[in-house]
Amino acid sequence: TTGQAGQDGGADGVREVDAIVIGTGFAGIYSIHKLRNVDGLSVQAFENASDVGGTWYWNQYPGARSDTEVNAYCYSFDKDLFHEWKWSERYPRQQEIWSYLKHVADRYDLRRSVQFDTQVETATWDDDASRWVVTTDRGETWRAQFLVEAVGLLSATKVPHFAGMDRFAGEVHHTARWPQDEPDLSGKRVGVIGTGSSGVQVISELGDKVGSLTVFQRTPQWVVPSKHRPIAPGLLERIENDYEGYWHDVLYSVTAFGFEESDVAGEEVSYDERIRAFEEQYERGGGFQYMFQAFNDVAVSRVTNAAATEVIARKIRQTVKDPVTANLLIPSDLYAKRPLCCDGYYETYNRENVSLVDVQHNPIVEITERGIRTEDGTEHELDVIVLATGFDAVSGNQLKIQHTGRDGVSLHDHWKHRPRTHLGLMAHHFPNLYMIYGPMGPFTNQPPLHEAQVNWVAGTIQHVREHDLGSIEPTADAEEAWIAECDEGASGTLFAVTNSWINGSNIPGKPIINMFYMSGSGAYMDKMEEEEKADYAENFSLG
Ligand code: N01
Repeated sequence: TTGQAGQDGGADGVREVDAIVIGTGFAGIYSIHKLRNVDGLSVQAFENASDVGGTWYWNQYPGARSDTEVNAYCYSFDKDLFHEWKWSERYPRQQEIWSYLKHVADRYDLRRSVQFDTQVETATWDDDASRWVVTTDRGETWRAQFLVEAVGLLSATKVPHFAGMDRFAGEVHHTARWPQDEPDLSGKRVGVIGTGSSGVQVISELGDKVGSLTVFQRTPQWVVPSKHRPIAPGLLERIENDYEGYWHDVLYSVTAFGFEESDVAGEEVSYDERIRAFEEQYERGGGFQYMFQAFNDVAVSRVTNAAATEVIARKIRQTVKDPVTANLLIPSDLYAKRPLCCDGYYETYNRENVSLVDVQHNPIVEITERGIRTEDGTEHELDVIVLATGFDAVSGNQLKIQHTGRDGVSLHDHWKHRPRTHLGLMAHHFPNLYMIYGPMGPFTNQPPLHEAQVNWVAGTIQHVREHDLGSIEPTADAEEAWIAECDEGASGTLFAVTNSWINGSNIPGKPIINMFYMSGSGAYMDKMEEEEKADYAENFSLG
């Protein structure tokens, strides 16, 4: 073991605090703030970026903005903060959200707890001392009783391997590692690989800003407009007038997106009504609204789902002038990936300088010095390649840290067949390790649930300390039961049968399996509360 060490480092150079936080995105920032206010815990946070922000630090690609309305994409823990910060837009741009997160870090004096430019490499549980021993890429060792990982659901980038990648003479940028000093793309020949949320945003933004834009599309996705507009007048004031009520309603809804969800099943109305409702929803804009505000069964009913896609397909045909391009842009799969919204996406393909290459039927065979060669022999000459190729999602970033838990069990082994947790927060064999929005967690809008989870974590830490315990760890049975419950909740959904990062199918070799609790935010809140009410006696070992 590592011996006694004070905050400033003991004889062996090991430093000790009460809690270590990894990551300073939305969840990490709040974790630092909350834990520092639990019995004045000493907290040390590590961040591999040079500043706070997480997702909103890394994703500085052109066009990056939230597609969640800002009234539910912010913190709720301090009404004064909510009142003070003036959002300019309904779907704020990356720069504005990043400024907000930096403001929060400063407002609550959180930076003094953060060491930036530091990657946590290993985390090893010392069972005798009930401490996590954490090492970093700077050669430091830290110890803490509690380890809170807020490392991001969509953070470990997926960079596909293409033959000849090193040969390319131009620039290559992944959207989620976009350079801080913005590359000048004006007049350049830009190729974008990938047409998910990131690709669709970057494509829509760049169309009129670059010399030429070539989109390499493997699988099209359904896109509805965001119908971006200013925040509805008076909305934020109305929320402030019933602040607790509003946030309670957000958390106890299904999706936690802060809008009214439909309670009407599309299957129970006529075909015409279904189509009319989706037409109207399309005009109002918003991807999550399109999925959850017209009807409550888009994600479970093939009938309702088909109406949702029929309307979008018609819009694509109406918008895109070239029928061949329009056909290529129409997905053949269900509306059951994470829904996308973006203004002007399909219109972009009407521009003279924009072309679409179907790499599903004409795959990329290699990257050359001058560009991208497809199977038909064409060499698409480019100055810049943008990889909008997504993430090793949900479990990917967690697994980048080498965890060794109780009895020497590694997280890699524990999650070999699938990620396993209880409540999406804690894993058997890994006492006092908390994963904010970890695998098998709620499938919802994130910021409100981050806060709820961190509050729950703080409650367990208080419990451990008040009862003079060393640790809290979910039992094997609790983990098993939770996974079964998650799987049951997901089994009826169309997400389960549609390929995307949601079930791991975007990463070759990764188990294709449910990784979420899909029964809704409110039901999830109830689950956390049940554990708290039971004093964690039922599903946890307290040691
Ligand atoms: O990643 P994705 P993303 N050759 O995995 C293609 C959140 N987000 O970064 O489907 C060719 O969705 C891949 O094709 P295919 C949001 O939750 C939110 O766009 O594998 N193509 C696909 O088209 C979102 O769901 C916001 O056939 C390859 C694309 O790359 C999540 O992040 C903005 C390929 C990857 O799409 C992920 O979105 C951005 C290959 N070898 C992100 N490999 C907002 O809030 C991959 N692709 C707005």
